[in-house]
This record gives sequence, structure tokens and C-alpha cells, in this order.
Amino acid sequence: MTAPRRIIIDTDPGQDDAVAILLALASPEEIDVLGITAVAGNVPLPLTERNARIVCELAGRPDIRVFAGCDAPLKRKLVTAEHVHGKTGLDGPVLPMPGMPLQAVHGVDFIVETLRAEPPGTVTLCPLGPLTNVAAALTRAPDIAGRIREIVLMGGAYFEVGNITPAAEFNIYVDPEAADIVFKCGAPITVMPLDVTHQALVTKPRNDAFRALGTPVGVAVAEMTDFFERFDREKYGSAGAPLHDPCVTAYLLRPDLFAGRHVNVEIETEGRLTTGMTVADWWRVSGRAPNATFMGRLDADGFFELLTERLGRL
Ligand SMILES: [Ca+2]
Repeated sequence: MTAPRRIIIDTDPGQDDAVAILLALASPEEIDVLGITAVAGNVPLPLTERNARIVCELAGRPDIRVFAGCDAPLKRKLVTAEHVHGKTGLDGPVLPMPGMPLQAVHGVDFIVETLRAEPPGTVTLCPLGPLTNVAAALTRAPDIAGRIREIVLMGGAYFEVGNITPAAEFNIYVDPEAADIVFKCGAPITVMPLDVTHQALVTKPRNDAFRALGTPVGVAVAEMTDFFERFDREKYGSAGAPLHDPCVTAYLLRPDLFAGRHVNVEIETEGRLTTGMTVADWWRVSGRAPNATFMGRLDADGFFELLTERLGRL
């Protein structure tokens, strides 16, 4: 039995972030959550850090350390997504306000200090929101790039193109300068773009399976996806809500559920129409060096089997 993989979750909860965190906390044999850093994204920072603590308590893990990071993108005004996630970011279930404290240390400092303190190549970063915190850490402490085991992130799109603009996915669009820094940092990067997360659809039978767990976690996840799916049904006419961020934690547990290509991915930061686009060289036509594994396929049934089984452990 190998030691659990040590990770930092960087997040802007967000119902799908919540499910990603729950999946990690439900899997202590494989995943050791060193800490959770909140970033402004789906909703402003005071809500994302609070939501992260709400989710830890829902999982029965008030011992997890939660840090507040950056409250705005590096160079731009914050764009939020209440139209998807509701006013609180976690609309759907009624969950108690958290009793566990927010850590005093800034999230960016926590990322830097952890990567410097732990042996090189042992800490994985799991960004689930705009990449502001990770980019700020890399800018402040360029030495940490070589110490990162892997960055597994949700963001971007290629064949599915954009969800916040015709060309850009939300996380990258909110802070394209940050994404540019991260994609150029040299650490191994695995990307869960909309191409793959739009295959992780919570159909009615899948949502019924969450609810049938009969636990507070199962019911809360069912209620979150009930809320979350209204947006996607209306926008895409899809069969249910895509669980974007849980693809990141599922990948840590079962990489065999995913398939993609190691290609060059560059971020458009100056586009007239395409700012925030992840220009993925899927067909390898640019001659630019590959810097990321860009996922394209998901075994959705296997993903939901894993997710439901693990959530049932909480
Ligand atoms: Ca997110």
C-alpha cells in the first residue's frame, strides 16, 4: 500500500468544488489534504473561504486547515458566476454556518511554505478556480515550481469552447494572466477542460443515487446538483449538471478513467474576442513544446460509481 498523495486544494466553492472536496476527504487512504486555499471566483472571497469551511464540516473534518488567498485577479476586476451557483455560491442545501476557524496565514503563503517545507516532488496542487493564488505563489517564490509534483487543474476548453464567453472557460477567463504564469511554470500539468467535464453529467438516476445514500452528505450533494443543473439544462439542453471540479480529485484516485494528450497549451491574454482561451495544440501543428496533458475523454459511468461509493463513506 502506497502512502496517500499529499495535495493542496485551491478552490472557489461552488457546488462542484464542494463535491470535489468531499471526494478528496472521503478518500484518506489515497489522498492527504494538507490544506485548502480559497480564492475569489464563482463568488467573492469571503463566501468562498466560508463555503470551504462549510464543506469540511459537512464531511466531518473540521480539522482541515482552510486559508483565504487572493480576493481579486492579478490584473483584472473580479468576474463572478452567481448566475450559475446562486448568491452564496453553494445554493441548494441548507447548511449550517461553520464553527471551524479560518487560518490566520494567507493562502499564498501557505502554498509557498508548504512546497518549501515538504520534500521536492511530493505535493500536488489541485486548483479548482481561477489560478490567482497559484500564480501569485509562483511569482513570489519561483523556486517552488521545481518542487511541485503535479498541478491537476479544472479549467479551459478546446473542442467545447467557452462557457463564460464564446471562446473562454470561466476559471481561465477570470484571471488569464494567472493562468499564463501557471501554464509556463514548467511543473507537470494535467488539465480537466470542459471537453471532459461536460461528460460528467449528473443525470437523474445518478442524482437519485446520491440522494439514496440517505446521509447528510448524499442528500446535500443531491440538492446542490439539483440547484446547479438548472443553468446547464437551460443553456446547453444537457441531461444534467456537469460536475467539473470533481474530475480533478477523481483523476487522483482513478487516472484510468481519463484519456487525453500531452500537448502545448497557451493562454490568450490579449485577444479581442478570445481573452482567456486555452489554445490547446491538440493536433500538434504549432511546433511548440508540450507543457500539459489536456484531457478529452472520461468514463462517466466509472466516474459516478467511484463518486457515489466514496461519498457513501462520509
Ligand atoms: Ca470551481
